[in-house]
Amino acid sequence: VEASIPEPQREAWKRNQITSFTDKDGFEKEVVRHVETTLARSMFNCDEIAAYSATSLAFRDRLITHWNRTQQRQTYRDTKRVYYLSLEFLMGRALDNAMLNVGLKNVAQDGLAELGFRIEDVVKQEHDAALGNGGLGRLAACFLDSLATLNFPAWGYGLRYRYGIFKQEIIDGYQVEVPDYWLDFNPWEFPRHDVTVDIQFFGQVNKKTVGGKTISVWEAGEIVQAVAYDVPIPGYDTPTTNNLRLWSSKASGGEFDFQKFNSGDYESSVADQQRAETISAVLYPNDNLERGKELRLKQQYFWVAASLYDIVRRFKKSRRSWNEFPDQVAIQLNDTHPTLAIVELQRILVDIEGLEWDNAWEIVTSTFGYTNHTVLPEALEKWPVGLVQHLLPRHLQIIYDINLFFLQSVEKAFPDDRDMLRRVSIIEESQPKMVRMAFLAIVGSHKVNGVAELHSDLIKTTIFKDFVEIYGPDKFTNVTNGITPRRWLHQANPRLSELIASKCGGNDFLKDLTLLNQLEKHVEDKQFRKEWAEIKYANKVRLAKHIKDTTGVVVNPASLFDVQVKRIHEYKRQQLNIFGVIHRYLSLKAMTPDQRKKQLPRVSIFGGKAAPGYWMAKQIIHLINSVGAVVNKDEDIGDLLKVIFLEDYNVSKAEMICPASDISEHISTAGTEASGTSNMKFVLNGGLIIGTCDGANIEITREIGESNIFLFGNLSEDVEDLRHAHTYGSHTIDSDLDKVFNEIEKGTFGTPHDFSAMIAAVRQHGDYYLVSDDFHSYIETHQLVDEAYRNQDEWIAKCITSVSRMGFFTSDRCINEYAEEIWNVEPLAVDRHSIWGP
Ligand code: CBF
Repeated sequence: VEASIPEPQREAWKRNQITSFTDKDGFEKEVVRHVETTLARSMFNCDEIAAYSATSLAFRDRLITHWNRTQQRQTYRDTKRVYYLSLEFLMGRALDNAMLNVGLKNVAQDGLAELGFRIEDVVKQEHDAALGNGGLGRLAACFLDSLATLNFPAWGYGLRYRYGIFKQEIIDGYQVEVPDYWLDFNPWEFPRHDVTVDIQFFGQVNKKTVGGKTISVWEAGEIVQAVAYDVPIPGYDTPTTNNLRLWSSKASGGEFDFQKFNSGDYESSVADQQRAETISAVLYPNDNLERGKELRLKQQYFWVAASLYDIVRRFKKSRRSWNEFPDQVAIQLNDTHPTLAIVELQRILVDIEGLEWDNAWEIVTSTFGYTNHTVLPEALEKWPVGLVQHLLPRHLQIIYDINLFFLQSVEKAFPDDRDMLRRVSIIEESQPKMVRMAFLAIVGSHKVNGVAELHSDLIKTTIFKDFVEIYGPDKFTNVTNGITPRRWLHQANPRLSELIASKCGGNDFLKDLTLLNQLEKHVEDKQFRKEWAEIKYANKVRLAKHIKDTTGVVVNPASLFDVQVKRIHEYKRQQLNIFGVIHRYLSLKAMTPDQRKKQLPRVSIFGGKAAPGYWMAKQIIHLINSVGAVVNKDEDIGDLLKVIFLEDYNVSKAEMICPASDISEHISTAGTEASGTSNMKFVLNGGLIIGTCDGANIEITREIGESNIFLFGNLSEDVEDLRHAHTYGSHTIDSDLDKVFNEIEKGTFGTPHDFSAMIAAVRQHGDYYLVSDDFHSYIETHQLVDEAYRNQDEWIAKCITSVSRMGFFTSDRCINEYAEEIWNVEPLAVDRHSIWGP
């Protein structure tokens, strides 16, 4: 371990080692010290934001020492590390998580109370770190939590976007996007101005002879500097604190061109600086959609090149031979976004380190694993060859060589199948030619995994079928997604977590979620059910208050809360949900007052962002709000139906919404949702779900039992035939759905023209998402939900049983599977007594 202080002087350092606070008094001292010194406020001048800042700084100090020691320990032991490369980390808020993981939330709560603050108000001051779009980015965040909790030596690498996912405002029922500048005050990051990497773009490749060997040299072009910002990731109930390194872009060689500035050319003097800073300025706000923009490719290369430089630099310190690289380094590609890392490592090994191609390629393929998160064609990344050539000329050459050697091997193995070469080529011979990133990721990795059983089967039988033939089935595997119970139960639903702990022998279930199975023996316990129901009700009251505060609509917490919160996408079928809501509304309207009295009150709650360029998704939001505007003020209906669209759905809102749902909707067209993870969050928080046989819904059903979930709709194996029939046969629309369409067209919910494309997608354009095919079974299943909810005792029993069987869906299980099957990496035991200990 590098240490600059000579042995004789270390005694003084040891004597003065930092001791972190462990009790209320120590915590208060730290808060007061930070308010007065770090924040430079005079005594007693402290508002909630200052209290948040000082509390965060107090906890941050604590984390730093653990973090330093974790890094030292990992360096000292020199074991294999995992590097998780993700363009998105949807972290949410950090303070609450840090307090709980460190185990000192009670101390902070009491201390803050004495200093005059409520901890809930202080926690709310934090801006969400929203560096992601949805499931993929949140999965990365859950994985970081599990990696640290399980003591794996692991780093996350991402981009430090100045603007995360936009803030959503709803104005006159429409989504309006507002920039999310989240970095005003961010105590959780450490700029490492000494950790910088120069990243090259453009230029040309020249052949040179060095020592009798001809090598390719990538020259000239533009240089942008990557600066590291580190974020500590505390594990739960362990001193292990891992690192998330986010790169920020900066002009290389100074702030701006002083010569141009002096000569009066003010604008162009800052142009380079601005161009460089643009690279990490903003997160692309598309979920499951790739658009092929040059800046996005620049972001990808900037990030993987900086990360690989860092990884290689760390490896080289150990002075091992290159062949040991895969024994020391496992790199996981979170989707195809970091696929250029494969090419970059090959470039480093061949062009810079002078290894032979085959030797280098062996090292590369043993190092990488690739996770696929979607089968949707519009989400599969392809880059125009011309663009790659222009931006990264040497990389394109390497891609061509990788492809050549790959196709040669395919030709050898399948000499009679010429078409196979065309189908699997990394270069698509289209106009223009494209680089198929998923194929490059498969060829350059030793393992490829999907994220739920159905999804992993689908990739093997559809988009990657040929590759299974080429490599054999063992290269492909499944790791069903999971969520961290620390954030998604303990933090989001503290009362339920406490109740569960009281029945499961304490908090150990938070580290071994299978211990939840102890709940099942208490299902019949009346007092337990009562407490369970009270907690759910309290969570609904809290959400009802939020709804009132943000929308002005008063909802009755005794109603059935029916929630669909996720990105707005046609395949996720919020349109099916809102058509179902209209059907319910029409049915209620057609009833006599006496009949209505027998109906169950319901609140339909929606939330989620549409990609700014996704017009149809925005129309869906508009329809939901338009229906709400009519239904919510209809006096015939009153509490029987309310329709709410929650603005700006994000991680911290999810923490409030998940514990408050009775039923949540996971209703994608079968075969389209790779996994889904909010389904897991809702069940873990004691809500039931209505869903299609898609993604992880299938495994959730297997675990919790068919009688505890409301499944409906066509199966994935039927989808292709149905689509074919829509296009080539006659396509009759479900009669109830037709009535819904007629009502929209009558203008009941505003200008019909606004929604005509949504209707035409079903009636005239082949109903690609099978809305009509599934409508009847969707409506019938909702009737079953109503009936089931009337029997509250049984409903609660179903919820408790479901929670007790959710042990499988922890992200700790995922990480252990990745570690064993893909990374071949061991956790690093924490020796609490050694100097490398806590
Ligand atoms: O695997 C995590 C999640 O990734 C997505 O969000 C993605 O962006 N491809 C999928 O859509 C989800 O199904 C999946 O749970």
